[in-house]
Amino acid sequence: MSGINRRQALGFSGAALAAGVLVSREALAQHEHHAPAAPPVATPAKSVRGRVATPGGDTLAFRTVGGVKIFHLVAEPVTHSFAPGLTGQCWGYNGRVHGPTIEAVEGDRVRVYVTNRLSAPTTIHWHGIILPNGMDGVGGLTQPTIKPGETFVYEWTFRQHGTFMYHPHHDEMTQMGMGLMGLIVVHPRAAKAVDRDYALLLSTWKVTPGTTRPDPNEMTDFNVLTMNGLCYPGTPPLLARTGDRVRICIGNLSAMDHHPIHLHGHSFRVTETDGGSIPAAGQWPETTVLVPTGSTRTIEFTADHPGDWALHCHMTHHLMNQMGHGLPNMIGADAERLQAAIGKAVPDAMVMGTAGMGEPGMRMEMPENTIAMAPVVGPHDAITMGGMFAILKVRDDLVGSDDPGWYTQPRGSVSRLATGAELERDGIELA
Ligand SMILES: [Cu+2]
Repeated sequence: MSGINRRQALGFSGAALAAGVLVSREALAQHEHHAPAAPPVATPAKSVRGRVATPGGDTLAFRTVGGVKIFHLVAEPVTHSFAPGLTGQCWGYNGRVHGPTIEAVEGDRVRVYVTNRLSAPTTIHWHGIILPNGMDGVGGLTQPTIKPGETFVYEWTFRQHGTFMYHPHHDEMTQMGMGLMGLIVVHPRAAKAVDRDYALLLSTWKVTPGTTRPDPNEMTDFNVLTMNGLCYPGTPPLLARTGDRVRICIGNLSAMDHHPIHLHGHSFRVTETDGGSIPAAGQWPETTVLVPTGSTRTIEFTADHPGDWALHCHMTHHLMNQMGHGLPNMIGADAERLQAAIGKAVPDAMVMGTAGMGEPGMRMEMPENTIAMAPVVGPHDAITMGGMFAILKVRDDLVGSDDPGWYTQPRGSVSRLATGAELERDGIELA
């Protein structure tokens, strides 16, 4: 590749070549030898009645001392896997990104110790919780910051139930951009029974392809969009048996983005915000719930349709992993002419992307530690989704908490190629 650095040719520098998405034939051939990406293998979401599951995450353990529930959060650097192939040097709590979910019951007295093992001062704000002002965790305003090596103690009584969040309130842009955040789920005293109780925390990251350190200074161009710190295909499925009552608590602590979360195949009601429960008369049916940053929404529905149902943010750029962003527009370009022109400068380069990101065989040569934009081969074809995407798997015969695999649609119920007889019968004329 005389004269042109390979990375520049592939467009990652954003500078050299305006020509677009190129892939080396050699690299493509190597990729083709790999088996198609396996369906995501992740820890299945365990769902116990009355206990919330944080798919891909964890719940914070506690002990009880003198009737008070004692929790301990440790803020520290964490090496985190967003999805197979993408690891970040992040900040998290208790070895996790994001921090484990704090679960309690309305009326509980809690004491939370916070140890700072970061290189910077921090605090924790208990977002949405009604508590004494001095426990609110706003650095400088309601308390001194927790210096590196120090352990602070917070204490309050939960006087409300619902879904809340925790995050630093000191240099939020940096510390939340590095991953410091978690969920708080407080159950009502007389818990309404649901069969499946899930909690998701939405967040956005900038991880430049080929690097491992999230860039908290990014303001607009987020390229890793996550649910519980994971992007598809790293997101585990949410499971339900047909007829199960399902609750999904969704929090959003993204730096700059709101997320309209859309569920396929079902209609749900929004039953709670972080401000409290919504009376039945004030709820309305929806298929998409907008979760603004800094808020939570809880949805409830009956999983009454078996299948593999997408659950995802409806902002299309939030369904792409790193490599889907910031590429030149190749749609409609004459691939052959472009190939001839570019081939002179970069002999082993191959033009791709003229039919979009879902073009068959669309693979790019990528730097180390980078995930493709649409890496999964599903049961029927490639799944061109990444980012803030998970699958609700509803099955008649679901047993335990193991991923049941892909859904097999009943015979004759899958969209397919139309036959000539059908076209003729229904008067469809093809020019
Ligand atoms: Cu979104």
